[in-house]
Amino acid sequence: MNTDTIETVTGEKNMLAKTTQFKRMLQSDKLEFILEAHDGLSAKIVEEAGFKGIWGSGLAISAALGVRDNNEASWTQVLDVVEFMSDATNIPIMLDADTGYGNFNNVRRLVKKLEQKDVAAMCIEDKLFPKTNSFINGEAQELAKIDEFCGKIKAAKDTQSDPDFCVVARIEAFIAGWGLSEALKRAEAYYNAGADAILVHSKKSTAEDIFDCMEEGKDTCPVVIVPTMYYETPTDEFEKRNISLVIWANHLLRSSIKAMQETAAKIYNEKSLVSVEKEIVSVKEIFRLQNADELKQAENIYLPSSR
Ligand code: SPV
Ligand code: MG
Repeated sequence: MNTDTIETVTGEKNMLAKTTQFKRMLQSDKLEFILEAHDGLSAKIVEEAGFKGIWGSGLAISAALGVRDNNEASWTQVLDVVEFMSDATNIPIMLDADTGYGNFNNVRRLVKKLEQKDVAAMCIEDKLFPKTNSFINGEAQELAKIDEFCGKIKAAKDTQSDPDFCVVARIEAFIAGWGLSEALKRAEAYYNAGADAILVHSKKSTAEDIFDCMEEGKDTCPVVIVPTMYYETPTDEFEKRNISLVIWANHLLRSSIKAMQETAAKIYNEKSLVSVEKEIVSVKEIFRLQNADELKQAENIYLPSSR
């Protein structure tokens, strides 16, 4: 479990606000990592594994809801999911808020609601609503106009009431087939508009787009990356280039799909639970993750005993 604490004058230990935890992670000199989750349970698993933060992946949340990553789930449905994730954990969540689900005005309302639900950060990308996942026909995807997207960033920063809430601006220039100069132009504009960090996305199997940006960008602001496609790049290469945050973007969803497919097929074929029982967690483990013991203790305090 994450134990970022501050000591008060009375010596009490208080957990840092999730926003502050996230901002410190973004701004630290160390390379940091967050992992995807898509519901309350997977969020808790990310936290228990030791991660300092959670990526509320649009791809994973939509897939877990049984819909496509094309804004088929409404923004309030996504908000409901991220609220369960936030309630289940003590580490910060960055929500993948796609394009902000509309224009600057939708972004303002989104920021207000995310802060109410104790979500520490959001990432918005410079595409058009409804978005399409970056790995589906990226070249056909239209980018937002730079000044319009800057307006969204400014609107978000002007709306947040907690100064540590973070807005990460995601550049889709490489995804949409534009080059380094377009990516750099956008990075500079978004940072000047108030973004706390820039996420540079790439669909290449090597990290060359990212490393070109790091070379030319000259350390002006924290950079966030998503190495889904260039997963073979050694992590110390990211460290060497001063990248701030790595998002492992979809790996709990993908591993759970494989596990569920295998279990479903086995039970279907064998018409028996015998061989799967030893391969899956116990029912007790579900109760532990749900913190069932706490309810037992609370009942002892609050529930009149009839016996
Ligand atoms: C997500 O996890 O939803 C992302 C990352 O946005 S990607 O799928 O690579 O676009
Ligand atoms: Mg996404």
